[in-house]
Amino acid sequence: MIIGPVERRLREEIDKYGTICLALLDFENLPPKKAGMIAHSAEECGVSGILIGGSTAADQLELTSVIEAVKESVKLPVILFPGNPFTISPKADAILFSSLLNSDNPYFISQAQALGALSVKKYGLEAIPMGYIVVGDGGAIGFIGRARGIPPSKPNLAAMYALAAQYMGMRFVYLEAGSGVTSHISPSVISAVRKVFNGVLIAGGGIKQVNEAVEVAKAGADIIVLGTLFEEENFEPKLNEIIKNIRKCK
Ligand code: 1GP
Repeated sequence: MIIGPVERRLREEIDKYGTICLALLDFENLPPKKAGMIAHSAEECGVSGILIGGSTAADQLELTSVIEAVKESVKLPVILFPGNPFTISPKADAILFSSLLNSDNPYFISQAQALGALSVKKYGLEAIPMGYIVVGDGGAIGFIGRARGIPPSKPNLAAMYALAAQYMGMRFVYLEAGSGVTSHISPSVISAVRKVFNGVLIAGGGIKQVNEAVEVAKAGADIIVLGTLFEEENFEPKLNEIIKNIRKCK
């Protein structure tokens, strides 16, 4: 198994803290300077890395200027979380090389990946193989990715997809409820996946409160992704509380 430095670092942090947090910056309409400031504050609060992505974003120049500003402001790894093959930038450290496993459209399962693969190689990006699974309607990514969302009341379906991801060699699985949705991934779905999946388990979408993050961590998530929180002016106190409380609760 070839594990690159970014993945190694994330795994070390997970070993140390139990559950860690990644900040997701949606680079669409985010001025680079502001992105740098947010990333800096998030680093001070204890996030373990910065994800940069956006399900409807497609401007590579905008993406690269945001990454440059973030890299000037933090020492954390900057990881691409692309919604399409246009948003791959040589300036990032790694990429969540994702297949949207429960899409109805093969484009999002393997074709977009084929279109992006040579750029990932050319740019020397560390590729982290990840199964991406949408639960519920999935908000914007559910719509764009033509996901057949896992019914939240059927945790076993999520477990089946996660185990399939593992058998296909994916070391990460991301359970996605959708950015800004009203209900996050339920603990029953996370724990069903946790029981069968041996890799790094990410959960994100709709996590806004400390108790919600703790619930997700206790159910077995290794990484919690927060995105919408960073649109709030004064996100630091809540982020501090979340990070403090998700540690060591597995
Ligand atoms: C979206 O899971 C992430 O891909 C983050 O979701 O914006 O709801 O925090 P939020």
